[in-house]
Amino acid sequence: MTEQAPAPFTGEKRVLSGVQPTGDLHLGNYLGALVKFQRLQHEIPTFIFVADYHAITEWQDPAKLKAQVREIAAAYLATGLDPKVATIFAQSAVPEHAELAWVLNCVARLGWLDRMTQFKDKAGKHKERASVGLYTYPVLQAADILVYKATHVPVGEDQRQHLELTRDIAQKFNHDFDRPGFFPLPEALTQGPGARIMSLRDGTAKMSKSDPSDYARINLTDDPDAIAQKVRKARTDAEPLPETMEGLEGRAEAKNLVTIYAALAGQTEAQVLAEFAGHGFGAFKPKLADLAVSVMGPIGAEMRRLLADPAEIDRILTAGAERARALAQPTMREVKSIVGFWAG
Ligand code: AQP
Repeated sequence: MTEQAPAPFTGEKRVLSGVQPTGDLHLGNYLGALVKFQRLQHEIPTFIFVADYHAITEWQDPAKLKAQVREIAAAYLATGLDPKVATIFAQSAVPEHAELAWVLNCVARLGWLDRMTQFKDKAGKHKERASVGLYTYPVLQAADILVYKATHVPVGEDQRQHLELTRDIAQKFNHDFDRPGFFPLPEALTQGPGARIMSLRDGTAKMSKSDPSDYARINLTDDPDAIAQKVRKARTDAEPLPETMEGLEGRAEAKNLVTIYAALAGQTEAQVLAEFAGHGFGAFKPKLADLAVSVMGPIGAEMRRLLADPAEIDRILTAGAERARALAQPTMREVKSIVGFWAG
């Protein structure tokens, strides 16, 4: 890593983010990421992709992958991304992501990747059996961002470490090739109470697509009955809600439900506690279930409507890929010339 202060990036602001097509999207993906996409699209040019290159770092059934990509695209549209405003595309339709990733693999240092906690979590005890792709995943993520010279990346808190790595890689590239400010040092947008939503079964584990228990998460495609039932069955404790967040220390599941309520209602956690302090979960859960159904129910219904017309989703993805490539190709041409490639 370099010591001198990085030269400022003088290009335009740009938002970039994506989600892997590896299973049903859930409330954590929605509150940590999707909800921010639709807000940002009206403020900054926004590029949102479906991360199918990333998905295959773990086994995906080839017969299902395309349908999974369409599902994520439908979720983007159902949560308010407007293809006339934002650029929505599949990662594999823009090969420059993979091309830049190779160059950045040669910039990133092994020691930096060795520190990535998500690899340790996902690879588990048998890391020698994990794919090489899973290990270099954060470098591909850096390429996803830098190929558009994106400046703002809306993600959940779990991605913060990868964003720090992207900044280190960008800074080293700029320094090694003596091109100050060529790549921006992108900023992670993780603010808001939805930055880290926890499992409904275990308040110390992240809500996740790969959790074996479907009761651990609320899926975007769950119908109102399923949503209400999952809230009812969510693990809690017997204590009433306290007046302050400090009072929720050591009560991970209770804290998570308050956080979810706040994020869904667009309130702060303090506002939620001001309303519910002294009430037990017998009173709080039905209110949370009603709120979750009112926000999530229409999203699931809209996704089902959109998925009935896959050709329209494909049309949107094709048009988005064209717009994305028009931006990624010039960056890649510049990178090749900077690196000194024969074909640059
Ligand atoms: N629990 C969460 N709370 C807040 N944000 C979350 N995100 C994921 N889980 C939570 C955010 O959702 C975006 C897309 O995530 P992804 O699908 O690309 O990867 P992920 O983080 O690996 O998601 P999952 O659900 O945990 O999938 P699996 O189980 O396959 O690992 C990201 O912005 C992420 O921060």
